[in-house]
Amino acid sequence: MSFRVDLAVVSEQKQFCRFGLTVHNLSDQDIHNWSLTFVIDRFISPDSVTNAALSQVGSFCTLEPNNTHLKANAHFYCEFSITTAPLRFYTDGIKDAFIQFNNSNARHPVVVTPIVLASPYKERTHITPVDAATLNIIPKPNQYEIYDGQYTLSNDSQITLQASGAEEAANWLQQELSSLFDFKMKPIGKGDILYRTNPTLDEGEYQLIVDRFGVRLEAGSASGFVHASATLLQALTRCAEPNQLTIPYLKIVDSPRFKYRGMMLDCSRHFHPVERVKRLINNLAHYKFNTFHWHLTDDEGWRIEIKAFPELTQVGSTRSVDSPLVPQFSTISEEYSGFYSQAEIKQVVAYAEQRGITIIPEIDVPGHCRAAIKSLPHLLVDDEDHSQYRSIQNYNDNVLSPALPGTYLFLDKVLEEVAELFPSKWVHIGADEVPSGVWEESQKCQALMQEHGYSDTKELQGHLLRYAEKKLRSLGKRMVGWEEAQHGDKVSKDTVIYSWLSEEAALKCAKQGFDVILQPGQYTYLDMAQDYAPEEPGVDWANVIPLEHAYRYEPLAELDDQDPIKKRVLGIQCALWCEIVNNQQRMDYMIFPRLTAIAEACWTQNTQRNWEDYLSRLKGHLSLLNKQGINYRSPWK
Ligand code: TNX
Repeated sequence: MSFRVDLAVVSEQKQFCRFGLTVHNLSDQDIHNWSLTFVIDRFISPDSVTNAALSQVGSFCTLEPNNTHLKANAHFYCEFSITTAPLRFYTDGIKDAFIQFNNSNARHPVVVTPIVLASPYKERTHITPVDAATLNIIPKPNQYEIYDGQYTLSNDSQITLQASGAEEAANWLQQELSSLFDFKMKPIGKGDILYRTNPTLDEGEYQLIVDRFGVRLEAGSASGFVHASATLLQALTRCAEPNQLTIPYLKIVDSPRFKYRGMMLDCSRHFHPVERVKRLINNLAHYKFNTFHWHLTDDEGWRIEIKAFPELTQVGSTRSVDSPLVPQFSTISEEYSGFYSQAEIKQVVAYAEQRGITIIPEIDVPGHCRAAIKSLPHLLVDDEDHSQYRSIQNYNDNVLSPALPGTYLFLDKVLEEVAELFPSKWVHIGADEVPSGVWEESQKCQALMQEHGYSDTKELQGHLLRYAEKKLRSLGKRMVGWEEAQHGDKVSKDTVIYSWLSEEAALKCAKQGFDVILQPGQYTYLDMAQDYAPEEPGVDWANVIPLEHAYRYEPLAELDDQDPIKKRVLGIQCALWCEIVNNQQRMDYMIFPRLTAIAEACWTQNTQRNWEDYLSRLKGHLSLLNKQGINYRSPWK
């Protein structure tokens, strides 16, 4: 059997779009009692649908036609509305679909044509061609000089360790030399690449000196040695002769602008296997990031093994038509599943540590908890809660109740195991996007509010988060959370706030005395499209983020550098949300080269940053991305 579905925008206003959907029966058989299942990110107003009834859970939609008979070579047409900003990209359309018949479980594939957009963007960004720089280091070192002459590494080259804490960095250098340049070295011994402790250098700082005696990497910290190694790797050029690499004579004296330089990866919406996660962590080390924020739980999947509650991964890591978690986003006719065992997590933590990267785990509560709730209904569902709400991602059953004892038992056990698994001082508790309307029709929640004299349901969120904060403190951890963590005004100023909706939120929190990490969607969200072309994968609710826009990000730019509020900014983080990212190719494409632009905002002093200069270094740097088989978006395409 052969089916096709077309979706077209039939009318478009600022926050209202009407769509026409056509199902073609291209087969030579009539079909009866059929339904169409498809995936779209936005919420279809159920009452707006003509000729059919529609149900939607998250992005998963099932359409039951009023007339259940569709003739061979005929089509079915319906319309519906979405109160949404106009769609601009093909990835905004239907991502996957199948047809099913009432009398059978078989799912029939459907060809989905690209959405017919009403007003695709016309503009395109253009980047002027440039020549490669002589030294193509990203992020740009804060101080350096290049001299005449060059040193050659060869078969005779060997690493000398005169340092404590440099061994991991030295091993990493060797691995990378081998994989990037096919350059093999003798085991660590006594030779021309010297790692030497320099106690005058602070955390992360390093010096790299190349002269006729060889290469010297100096640091006072393990992370400093990793950064020195990363710089060395980018400064090397392969020679025509086998197993030879050259590097100009130079002296680099470098230190990070921000203490915190992070990237977040969403592993819930789509699961990224351990190898993919490691590959990203290795990339991060090349650009002197020091934090990997691991988004491990969300509505669409629980991805971390918790021994106290095996259900969380037995149930919560799998989406399928027949499971408590229905399919979302892609591959909807098959089962979709994945989680990290505790053994794997330990492996990844160690892998990151070797590369100077701390992993901050995120357990997102109390919103974004659908996978947990479906896994542990006996603990997490309040049967008498009749509140009506719909989350941004279209769920009406994804928020923990602050009035259930089970919620606290769940939090205790999960946080205990998480605290044990991750050496990081910080644990991220989420706290984002709790929908309005939640808890309002729950007697238990109302009683809890009365007991504590709360007048706003937001205080219930604060109540729960204050509990989590104390729990984490008792486990020796500091709680960090999204900007909504301070809603309800209950958590202490120890909580680090990650702002994401806007810069203003960060400023407001910093003024209140919170330390902040800036992750503004408008500049640092790597799921945003990279250009205005409709075929660019991505979304644009925060912005379209071309490379130059990402490069020009400057945190709290309107404040004077001397403004004391700026001291509250611990750093910058970029994020890859993965609703539309389910394979390595797409992941690379969304991340590169914007990651390198953000790396520079994290590391390089503002006075040293320059777009044209960055471009010329990027140009020369692309060959290193090619060597790694990274599917980056070509800046000059
Ligand atoms: C907002 S940023 C979210 C995520 C989505 C993302 C998509 C934040 C704390 N929440 O749940 O995946 O937008 O861009």
